Amino acid sequence: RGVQERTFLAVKPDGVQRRLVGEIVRRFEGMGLKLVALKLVQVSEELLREHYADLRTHPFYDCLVRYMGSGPVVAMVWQGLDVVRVSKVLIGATDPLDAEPGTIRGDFCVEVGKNLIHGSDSVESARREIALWFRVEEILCWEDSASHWL
Ligand code: IDP
Ligand code: MG
Repeated sequence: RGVQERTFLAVKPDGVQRRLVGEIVRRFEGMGLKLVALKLVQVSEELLREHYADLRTHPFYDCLVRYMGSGPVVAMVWQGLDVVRVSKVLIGATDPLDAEPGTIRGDFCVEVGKNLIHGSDSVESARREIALWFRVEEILCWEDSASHWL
Protein backbone atom coordinates (compact mmCIF):
# COMPACT_ATOMS: atom_id res chain seq x y z
CA ARG A 1 0.00 0.00 0.00
CA GLY A 2 1.02 3.59 -0.38
CA VAL A 3 2.88 5.67 -2.91
CA GLN A 4 5.38 8.49 -2.57
CA GLU A 5 3.54 11.79 -2.78
CA ARG A 6 4.11 15.43 -1.98
CA THR A 7 1.76 17.76 -0.16
CA PHE A 8 1.57 21.46 0.59
CA LEU A 9 1.25 22.52 4.23
CA ALA A 10 1.14 26.00 5.70
CA VAL A 11 1.27 27.08 9.34
CA LYS A 12 -1.28 29.89 9.33
CA PRO A 13 -0.59 33.33 10.92
CA ASP A 14 -2.08 32.32 14.28
CA GLY A 15 0.26 29.31 14.44
CA VAL A 16 3.31 31.46 13.73
CA GLN A 17 2.25 34.12 16.26
CA ARG A 18 1.63 31.46 18.90
CA ARG A 19 5.13 29.93 18.39
CA LEU A 20 3.69 26.61 17.26
CA VAL A 21 5.87 26.19 14.16
CA GLY A 22 8.37 23.92 15.93
CA GLU A 23 5.65 21.76 17.49
CA ILE A 24 3.91 21.35 14.15
CA VAL A 25 7.10 20.54 12.20
CA ARG A 26 8.07 18.04 14.93
CA ARG A 27 4.84 16.11 14.42
CA PHE A 28 5.40 15.68 10.69
CA GLU A 29 9.06 14.78 11.20
CA GLY A 30 8.00 12.28 13.85
CA MET A 31 5.83 10.49 11.31
CA GLY A 32 8.93 9.94 9.20
CA LEU A 33 7.84 12.36 6.50
CA LYS A 34 10.47 14.27 4.59
CA LEU A 35 10.65 18.07 4.50
CA VAL A 36 11.56 19.17 0.96
CA ALA A 37 10.78 22.92 1.08
CA LEU A 38 10.11 25.53 3.78
CA LYS A 39 9.83 29.32 3.88
CA LEU A 40 8.39 32.08 6.06
CA VAL A 41 6.31 34.39 3.90
CA GLN A 42 3.91 37.31 4.10
CA VAL A 43 1.52 36.32 1.33
CA SER A 44 -0.19 38.66 -1.12
CA GLU A 45 -3.98 38.89 -1.17
CA GLU A 46 -3.85 37.85 -4.82
CA LEU A 47 -2.11 34.55 -4.02
CA LEU A 48 -4.50 33.85 -1.15
CA ARG A 49 -7.56 34.47 -3.33
CA GLU A 50 -6.13 32.04 -5.86
CA HIS A 51 -5.15 29.49 -3.19
CA TYR A 52 -8.70 29.43 -1.81
CA ALA A 53 -10.45 29.99 -5.17
CA ASP A 54 -12.64 26.89 -4.66
CA LEU A 55 -14.19 28.55 -1.59
CA ARG A 56 -14.91 31.94 -3.18
CA THR A 57 -18.69 31.47 -3.05
CA HIS A 58 -18.66 30.83 0.70
CA PRO A 59 -19.68 33.65 3.08
CA PHE A 60 -16.42 33.30 5.03
CA TYR A 61 -14.15 33.66 1.95
CA ASP A 62 -13.18 37.33 2.47
CA CYS A 63 -12.64 36.74 6.17
CA LEU A 64 -10.47 33.71 5.38
CA VAL A 65 -8.31 35.67 2.93
CA ARG A 66 -7.91 38.47 5.52
CA TYR A 67 -6.95 35.95 8.24
CA MET A 68 -4.35 34.27 6.03
CA GLY A 69 -2.84 37.66 5.18
CA SER A 70 -2.83 38.92 8.78
CA GLY A 71 0.79 37.87 9.36
CA PRO A 72 3.56 35.64 8.02
CA VAL A 73 2.85 31.99 7.31
CA VAL A 74 5.28 29.07 7.13
CA ALA A 75 4.80 27.38 3.77
CA MET A 76 6.15 23.85 3.38
CA VAL A 77 6.29 20.89 1.04
CA TRP A 78 6.47 17.43 2.62
CA GLN A 79 7.08 14.12 0.94
CA GLY A 80 6.29 10.56 1.99
CA LEU A 81 4.03 7.57 1.62
CA ASP A 82 0.41 8.71 1.35
CA VAL A 83 1.55 12.07 2.68
CA VAL A 84 -1.65 13.87 1.59
CA ARG A 85 -3.87 11.55 3.61
CA VAL A 86 -1.42 11.20 6.51
CA SER A 87 -1.20 14.99 6.81
CA LYS A 88 -4.96 15.44 6.94
CA VAL A 89 -5.10 12.87 9.78
CA LEU A 90 -2.35 14.67 11.72
CA ILE A 91 -4.07 18.03 11.16
CA GLY A 92 -7.58 16.95 12.22
CA ALA A 93 -11.06 18.14 11.25
CA THR A 94 -11.63 21.63 9.79
CA ASP A 95 -13.61 22.72 12.86
CA PRO A 96 -11.27 22.24 15.83
CA LEU A 97 -14.26 21.31 18.00
CA ASP A 98 -14.70 18.23 15.80
CA ALA A 99 -10.97 17.47 15.70
CA GLU A 100 -9.82 14.49 17.77
CA PRO A 101 -7.41 15.05 20.65
CA GLY A 102 -3.96 14.11 19.41
CA THR A 103 -4.45 15.99 16.16
CA ILE A 104 -2.87 19.43 15.72
CA ARG A 105 -6.20 21.24 15.59
CA GLY A 106 -7.66 19.02 18.34
CA ASP A 107 -4.76 19.86 20.65
CA PHE A 108 -4.09 23.53 19.98
CA CYS A 109 -7.14 25.49 18.81
CA VAL A 110 -10.88 25.96 19.18
CA GLU A 111 -12.02 28.27 16.36
CA VAL A 112 -12.65 27.25 12.74
CA GLY A 113 -11.58 30.77 11.77
CA LYS A 114 -8.20 30.26 13.50
CA ASN A 115 -7.40 26.62 12.87
CA LEU A 116 -3.61 26.92 12.72
CA ILE A 117 -2.66 24.93 9.65
CA HIS A 118 -3.53 24.22 6.03
CA GLY A 119 -3.00 20.90 4.26
CA SER A 120 -3.81 19.97 0.66
CA ASP A 121 -6.86 17.72 0.35
CA SER A 122 -5.75 15.64 -2.66
CA VAL A 123 -2.70 14.89 -4.78
CA GLU A 124 -4.22 17.11 -7.48
CA SER A 125 -4.69 20.12 -5.19
CA ALA A 126 -1.23 19.51 -3.70
CA ARG A 127 0.27 19.82 -7.18
CA ARG A 128 -1.69 23.02 -7.84
CA GLU A 129 -0.84 24.56 -4.46
CA ILE A 130 2.87 23.67 -4.59
CA ALA A 131 3.11 25.31 -8.02
CA LEU A 132 1.29 28.38 -6.70
CA TRP A 133 3.45 28.87 -3.59
CA PHE A 134 6.90 27.66 -4.66
CA ARG A 135 9.32 28.04 -7.53
CA VAL A 136 10.76 24.74 -8.75
CA GLU A 137 14.26 25.65 -7.52
CA GLU A 138 12.96 26.19 -3.98
CA ILE A 139 12.03 22.51 -3.68
CA LEU A 140 14.69 19.93 -2.85
CA CYS A 141 15.29 17.22 -5.46
CA TRP A 142 12.01 17.98 -7.19
CA GLU A 143 13.00 15.82 -10.15
CA ASP A 144 14.38 12.84 -8.20
CA SER A 145 12.72 9.46 -8.55
CA ALA A 146 10.58 8.32 -5.61
CA SER A 147 12.97 5.45 -4.82
CA HIS A 148 15.61 7.98 -3.78
CA TRP A 149 13.71 8.55 -0.52
CA LEU A 150 12.90 4.99 0.49
P1 IDP B 1 -9.52 22.41 5.60
O1 IDP B 1 -8.56 23.53 5.94
O2 IDP B 1 -9.74 21.50 6.77
O3 IDP B 1 -9.14 21.67 4.34
P2 IDP B 1 -11.63 23.69 4.03
O4 IDP B 1 -13.04 23.23 4.00
O5 IDP B 1 -10.78 23.44 2.82
O6 IDP B 1 -10.94 23.08 5.36
O7 IDP B 1 -11.65 25.25 4.34
C1 IDP B 1 -10.48 26.01 4.22
C2 IDP B 1 -10.36 26.93 5.41
O8 IDP B 1 -11.44 27.83 5.42
C3 IDP B 1 -10.43 26.24 6.79
O9 IDP B 1 -9.20 25.66 7.20
C4 IDP B 1 -10.82 27.41 7.67
O10 IDP B 1 -9.69 28.24 7.94
C5 IDP B 1 -11.77 28.17 6.77
N1 IDP B 1 -13.15 27.82 7.01
C6 IDP B 1 -13.80 26.69 6.62
N2 IDP B 1 -15.08 26.68 7.04
C7 IDP B 1 -15.23 27.84 7.73
C8 IDP B 1 -16.35 28.44 8.40
O11 IDP B 1 -17.46 27.88 8.48
N3 IDP B 1 -16.11 29.66 8.99
C9 IDP B 1 -14.91 30.29 8.93
N4 IDP B 1 -13.85 29.77 8.31
C10 IDP B 1 -14.01 28.58 7.71
MG1 MG C 1 -9.17 22.27 2.37
